[in-house]
Amino acid sequence: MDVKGKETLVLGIGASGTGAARLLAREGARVRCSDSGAGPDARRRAGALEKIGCRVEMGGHTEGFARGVALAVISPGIDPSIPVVRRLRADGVELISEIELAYAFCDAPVIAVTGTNGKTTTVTLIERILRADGRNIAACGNIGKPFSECVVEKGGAELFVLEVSSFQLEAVRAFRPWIAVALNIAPDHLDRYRTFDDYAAAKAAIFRKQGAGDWAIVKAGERRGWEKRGMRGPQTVIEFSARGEVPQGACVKDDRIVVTVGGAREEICRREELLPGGFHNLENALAAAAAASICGAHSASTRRVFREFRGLPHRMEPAGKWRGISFVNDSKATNPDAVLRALESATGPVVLIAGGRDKGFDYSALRGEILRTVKGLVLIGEAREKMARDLEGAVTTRFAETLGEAVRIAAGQAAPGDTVMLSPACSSYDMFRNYEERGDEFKRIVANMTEENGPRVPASPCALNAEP
Ligand code: UMA
Repeated sequence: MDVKGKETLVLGIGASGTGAARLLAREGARVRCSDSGAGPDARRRAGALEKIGCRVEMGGHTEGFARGVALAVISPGIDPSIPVVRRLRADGVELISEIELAYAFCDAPVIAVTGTNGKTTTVTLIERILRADGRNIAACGNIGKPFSECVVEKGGAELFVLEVSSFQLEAVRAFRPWIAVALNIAPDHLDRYRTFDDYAAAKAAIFRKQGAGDWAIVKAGERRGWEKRGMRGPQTVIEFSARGEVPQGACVKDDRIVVTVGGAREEICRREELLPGGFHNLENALAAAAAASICGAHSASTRRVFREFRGLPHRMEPAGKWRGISFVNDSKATNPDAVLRALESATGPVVLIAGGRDKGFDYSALRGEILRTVKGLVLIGEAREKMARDLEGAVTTRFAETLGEAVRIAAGQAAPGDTVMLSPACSSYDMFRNYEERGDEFKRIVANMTEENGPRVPASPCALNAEP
């Protein structure tokens, strides 16, 4: 991609937009940046971008500012149906995502990981295994640090391990990961996509440009679906399965994690040695082991990382105990599938705290698992009425105004040996800046619960929704 001297536009100056603008500026492009926000964060970022020669527009995207550009980079959080994007498309401007831009200037192979849930954990495992193996790895993308930022900094990375979301895959053209991992697919982001198929099609772009010499790693059972969506190229497809054996890939056999890539079969460790429990973590680990094995990592490095890995914050994270009740922070569970996975791995009765901003889900998908494991449901946020309707009659359900109130109600319903779990099935943006802030707040509330102050359920009862 040659951008030298070209008029370019970056839409959104959050993390990705800032990275993209820095990369474009480094490559000699004339860079305009436009952001709908005008708050302190946007102003700070705008100031930094102006210092490197970018022209910045804040408080909205005007057509005049966007006119005459040859290339536009769209931040992942920007809905491609907004007027300015439609105008650019109508004018024939090349529209790309930030990862497409970074990929064009990246001179090391890329391992890309997508999926509805488990991406960050899997990327982290791959990164740690390869580092343990002495490799110079950069881990970036949806995990937090933009790919462009990593490409600008470079730091001699011999391999990029990239977490990619469906948003980031919407506008890729030449993006061709050497290894593409699709962990799983379940409904998510249905506030942005018209249908589940549209969402899945965006994700399938991870395989689109792969060719001979490349690898695809998919969950056994989901292979046909990806093939239907275009994973039919000359790449080598291998599978992972926590339920049965696979001919090529990673699976559990006789309670041992086994990886077979090409002719080589390696035993990694016993299944129980993987510390964060849950079927989903086993699947993430299997996918990571397969990717690491393709990279030539020694099984001893994989084994060591699996034995030491304690899980990531906000994903089934133990948040403390109070009067024999365990509290679990699963704030990252922002779709029903993630909540199902959390409930499946619970060992005793659960009082579930859920709710937040709805992303267009049908929460009745949770009904079966709720009937099996959940003894009380406390709902917060914008989605609470909809969730209560979708789950009507399944379990005793109460509403809370704040997370603090929800924790107190939940603790009041739980008995020693039970678990109070925050696993919201929704995004956090109605009440918090992001899922991390929501999870941190949950942990802080739990940490402050003492014999004296908790749980005190407010005297005035919250809206009582449904009795089983
Ligand atoms: N903005 C506009 N116009 C709009 C909407 C937003 O200008 O119409 C501006 C906002 O004012 C803000 C900026 O765009 O200044 C935000 O851009 P963004 O939403 O694309 O977010 P970034 O800060 O660039 O962060 C993105 C990812 N965010 C999203 O996809 C929503 C981050 O993933 C990622 O870590 C980061 O790039 C680096 O690659 C977060 C995420 O929530 C964790 N991802 C979703 C998920 O995991 O479910 C997909």
